[in-house]
Amino acid sequence: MEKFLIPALPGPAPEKGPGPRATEEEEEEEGSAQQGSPKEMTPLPGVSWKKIRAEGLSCDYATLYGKAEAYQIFQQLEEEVEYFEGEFTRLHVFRKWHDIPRKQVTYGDVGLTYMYSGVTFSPKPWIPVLNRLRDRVQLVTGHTFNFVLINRYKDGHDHMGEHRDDERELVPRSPIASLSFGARRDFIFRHAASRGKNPSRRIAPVKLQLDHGSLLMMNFPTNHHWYHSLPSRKKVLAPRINLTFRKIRTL
Ligand SMILES: O=C(O)CCC(=O)C(=O)O
Ligand SMILES: [Mn+2]
Repeated sequence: MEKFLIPALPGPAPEKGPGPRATEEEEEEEGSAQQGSPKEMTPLPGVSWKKIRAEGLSCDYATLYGKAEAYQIFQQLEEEVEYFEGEFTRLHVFRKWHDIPRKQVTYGDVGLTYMYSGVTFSPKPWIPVLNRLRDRVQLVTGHTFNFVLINRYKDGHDHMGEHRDDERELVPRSPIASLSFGARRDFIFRHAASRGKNPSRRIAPVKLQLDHGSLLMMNFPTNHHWYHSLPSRKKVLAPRINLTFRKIRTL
């Protein structure tokens, strides 16, 4: 996330939950994508998790909604989500203002605050469709979330640059739950040590496709070691909406 959030105050202890959060051993584990064992994953019937693992990367991926239901949700999001306008659609990077290459908005618990370009903001209050999605994500993961960033990509020209979601104001070790609707898009993880012209290590990127109705759990310590991006794909003509549910520190 492009510096949306800056903490005001220290928060509670790291979260532990029964959901698909990786165990301590798994966090150290290396390897590639494999099918998750039901014992380690959420016990909710009907959700089949795929584990995605690499050095310092722990993600879980599942199809949460069938095509028809996902389409209804997409339509409802189109009707009810109100995206930022005006100054919120621009980013200040290296002394220049840039239009964000997508639409964005934040919703969350009443009383939460976050900083953007040095100014304190409150997310918009939850609306019923977002409550429903958050509750479902909480149910299948066993984690709670108090904030969501929504990104709308009108087509494959819209994208998100490489970044880590490692802001200090997130509850330590809490996962980020990324729910996608609409066009399937490529999603790429790159290890921090493998970036730039002279990388100190050669670690292969991890490439995923985020499908309509899917949930990607980015577990600790993924966002510490790996950057991720949603590259532009000129051949993609359809829109996509992504919701990243997060847990922000509170008083
Ligand atoms: O649209 C996506 O899948 C990426 C979203 C993301 O990385 C973010 O909101 O921080
Ligand atoms: Mn992100």
